[in-house]
Amino acid sequence: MRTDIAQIVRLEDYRPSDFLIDRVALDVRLHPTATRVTATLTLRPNPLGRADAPLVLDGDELNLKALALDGRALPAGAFEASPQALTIAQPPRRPFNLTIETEIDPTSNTKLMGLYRSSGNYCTQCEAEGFRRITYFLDRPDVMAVYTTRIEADRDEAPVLIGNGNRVEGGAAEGTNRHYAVWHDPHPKPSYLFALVGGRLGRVGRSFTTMGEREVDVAVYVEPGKEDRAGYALDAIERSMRWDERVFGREYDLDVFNIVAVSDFNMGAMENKGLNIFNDKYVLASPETATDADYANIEAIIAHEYFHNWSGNRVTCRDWFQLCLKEGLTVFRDQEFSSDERSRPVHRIAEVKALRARQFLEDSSPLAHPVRPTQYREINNFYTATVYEKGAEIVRMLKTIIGPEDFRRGMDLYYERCDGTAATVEDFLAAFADVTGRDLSHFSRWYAQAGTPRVTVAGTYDAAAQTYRLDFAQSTPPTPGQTEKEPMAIPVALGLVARDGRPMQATCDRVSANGVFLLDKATDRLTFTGVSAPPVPSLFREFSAPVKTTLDLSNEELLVLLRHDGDAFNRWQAAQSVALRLLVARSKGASVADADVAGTASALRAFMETDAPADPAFAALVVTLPSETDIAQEIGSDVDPDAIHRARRELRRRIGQACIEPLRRFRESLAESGAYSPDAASAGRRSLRNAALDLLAAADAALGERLAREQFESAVNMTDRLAALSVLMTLPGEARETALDRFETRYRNEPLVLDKWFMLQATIAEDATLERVMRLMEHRAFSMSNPNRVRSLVGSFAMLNQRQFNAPDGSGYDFLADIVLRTDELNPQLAARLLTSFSSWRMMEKTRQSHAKNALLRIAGKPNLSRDVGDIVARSLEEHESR
Ligand code: 0A1
Ligand code: ZN
Repeated sequence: MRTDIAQIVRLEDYRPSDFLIDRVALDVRLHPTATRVTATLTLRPNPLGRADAPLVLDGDELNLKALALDGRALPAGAFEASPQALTIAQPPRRPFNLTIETEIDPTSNTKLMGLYRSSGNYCTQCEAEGFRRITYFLDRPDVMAVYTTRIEADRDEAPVLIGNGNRVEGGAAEGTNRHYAVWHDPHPKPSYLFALVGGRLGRVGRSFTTMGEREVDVAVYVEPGKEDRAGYALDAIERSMRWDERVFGREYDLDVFNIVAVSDFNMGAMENKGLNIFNDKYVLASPETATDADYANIEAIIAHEYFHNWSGNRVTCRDWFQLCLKEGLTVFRDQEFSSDERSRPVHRIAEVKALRARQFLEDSSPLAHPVRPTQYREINNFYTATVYEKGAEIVRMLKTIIGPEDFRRGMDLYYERCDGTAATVEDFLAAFADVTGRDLSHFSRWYAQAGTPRVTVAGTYDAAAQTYRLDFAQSTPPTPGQTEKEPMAIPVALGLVARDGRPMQATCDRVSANGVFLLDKATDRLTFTGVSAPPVPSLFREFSAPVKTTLDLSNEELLVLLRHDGDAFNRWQAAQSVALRLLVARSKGASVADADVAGTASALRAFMETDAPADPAFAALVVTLPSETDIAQEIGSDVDPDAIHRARRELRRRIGQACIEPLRRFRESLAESGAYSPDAASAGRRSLRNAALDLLAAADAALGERLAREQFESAVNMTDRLAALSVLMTLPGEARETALDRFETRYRNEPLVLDKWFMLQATIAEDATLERVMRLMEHRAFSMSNPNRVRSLVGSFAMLNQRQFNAPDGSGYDFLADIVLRTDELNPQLAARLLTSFSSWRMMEKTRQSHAKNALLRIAGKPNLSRDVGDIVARSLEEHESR
């Protein structure tokens, strides 16, 4: 356990490394508890560094066995070695070789950083600072080297040996039953992209011909026996490779591209050069075990990691403050890929739902930080929704502002200039400034200023002048360390809709040909001329900026948008806004006119009857009410999760009852026929049919139970089976418990499927759930050391069960505090992630707030906290001026 007082790392303190490493030769002799690593580093002084500096290599829990400089053992007085550092006070001021031998124990590595074992196989995770757990190194992304890795292992224990780059050699090694393989990666890379794998693995593969007519061997490695579940992932790689060639002109650059799936992994996946390592949850899929959402996630994450080969690997980050340079851009790229492969509006809605649920929440919490933070205590805590998702929104806004052609030209220039380097956000923006001649300095505030801007808009129609005026005002709330905010450059994609539904041809010279107005002052005004009747404004089409909007449209006007807006995103948004208004009022105990509820229900009914059949995936989104967290966020303070839960249940009941006939018709017309296919259209039909089941169950419990039981028994794919089971979760009684038992028996040997079973039970909104979760922690399939298990049971309880996690007696908070403290001893990264579920504690009403604060204080008071948990708990408790 680390006991160091966490030092703060600051962007302003960046300076180039005093030494560079050109080549790394690694010899790794795999052994369960005593793996020997011999690293030969070819070093030289950095001309940009200090001339008299010592050489200080990073380490983490390392054990030095031998050290030689240019082939000669270094005398004891010439260096100093601790588990955290290897220092040579007087290194040569010319190029030299350093040979370092360390011994590491992969079996007892429960942090899952560095070299560790998963189901007996050896694998590595080096981002952000894991390479220093393998050997002493200049473990920072601006030190880029060419790696050659010799991996040696017992043939039975690890018949498959994979490294970065291309395999250049292999065969029998000295010692009984040992063999080896040598891998060479010609592309200089930072240490965080290093990887190796050794183990018993099954393989599926195919050949891919690049646009430059080169052959690439593409393969996916999985647990033996699961090869038949790797086909979709393999296919997704091929589609990603083709897409990056077509849309960004990027070709793959090695002879092989390998993906290995492991069952113990802290995150989703990792883009190591030529050897991506994946959480197996994002690789393995069959109709029997994976839902439509799983298939979509696999496709997106495969694409994400593959796209990193250019945005992240060929052009990497100068330092960890620039994390969004690779992550925001790569998320943007994977979102565009999924939109092209699936339905663009449906995907955009899903992106925005996730952004609001995770990033807006973070932005309004004590953990709020800029997309490019300026300081950190633990970099692992900055793999956040803000860096990733808001980072992607910035790239999207840039494209919206400069247009698709200039965006592509800017991307090309960026790659051309920065290929093979460790770059900064400034380098990225400079490419776009240079191709467009625009000054992007105001726009760059998006990287520096935290918090979600709020844009308030008022519309005024002047019948005599035939004009329509829009008055805009923007402001951004204070966030930790940033009390005063500047106006942002906000692209507003907009249009006007006539009340009879026709688009209006009004003109305004401040709106670009593609319908975008750039709001870059605190207040501004647009005047449209030639407006013959009062219009309904449709603002932030396709969610053109990550902001909150205040715009007072009547229910009637919103329903015009739902029916007629040319922008699908805003049609969905209109339905959400109408529902959210009712839900917020009800949750706060305000009275709501029955006519408003009835009006909303009948508008949804009309939508279901006329519009829904044309696009079932879209319709399923429209008929799904805002989530409990959406409502809580909209309320913002003094939140009572019980009241929110009741309000939402009641509105679902009213809508379900008003729409029984169309909902029943969906159940019939959308019934599954033929073999399962995970394509977007088929998935869309299933999602509407299952949304209908959910609303019918809300309207009539007995009917819902009968339909859900039938569907649970007759389902031929996991999507339908799980949807039925999740409806049963809302209906207490025998049927639910029987179905849970049957599900468990059926999938007893399928850990990833049992994760769904854990998750569903953890999200039951009833009081007995905490006890159930505690009982499930004793289940034979549960393990505190496997991140997927912990996240599906404990993480789901804390993040998805608003009512029980925030139980008024504080029991949910206490439970989570216990788990965080226990997990911290094994896996600090996992513990810190779980702890972020407290991020909205200050939004709660007083009693809950005080319970949450006590739980946080209890964590903070524990001695020897990891840096990961210590940092999150300290920031969660800090007072700042936004409250
Ligand atoms: N770069 C990866 C995310 C990642 C970060 C840290 C990790 O360490 C446990 C693992 C993965 C991505 O964006 O996919
Ligand atoms: Zn990434």
